[in-house]
Amino acid sequence: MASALIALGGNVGNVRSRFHSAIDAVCRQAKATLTARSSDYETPPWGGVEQPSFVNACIAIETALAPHALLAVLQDIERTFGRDRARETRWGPRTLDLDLIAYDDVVLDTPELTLPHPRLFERAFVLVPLAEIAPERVIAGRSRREALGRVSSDGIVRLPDLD
Ligand code: PH2
Ligand code: MG
Ligand code: MG
Repeated sequence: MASALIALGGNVGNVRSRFHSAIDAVCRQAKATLTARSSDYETPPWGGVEQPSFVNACIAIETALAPHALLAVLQDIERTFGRDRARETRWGPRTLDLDLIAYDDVVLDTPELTLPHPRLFERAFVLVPLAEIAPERVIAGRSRREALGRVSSDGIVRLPDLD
């Protein structure tokens, strides 16, 4: 079994309830066990496109799937929840984004998948939720804590738990 970190995001429709269903789908389709789930956070849009704020969260799973097979499952679930890659703009609005952040300590650079995620360390909307589930994690030799110290987490707000 491998341990994978997945970042969830979205800013169209009821994102929080979609996260709940999407996490169930990940566990089912990736034959995975959920080992940790962060709170949900409201986060200012990153990337320069004017759009509503996002909801972001991170989860950790244990899975027997290899990285590319896991990626295929995540993309399938994105489609199930209304994601249409052909119609969307880069850094623009999304119903559901499931990003594979890290997979054990695997380093990979293929056209479909780069591990760890290439923009992980620039994104407080990933590093803040990750603090809840993997505060001391070092990814590709870089500490999450140190990386978060170098980016702005202004405007990121932890949302109260849903019942
Ligand atoms: N995802 C994007 C673009 N910008 N900004 C925040 N705060 N959170 C996201 O998940 C996000 C984003 C496109 O994938
Ligand atoms: Mg993505
Ligand atoms: Mg993304």
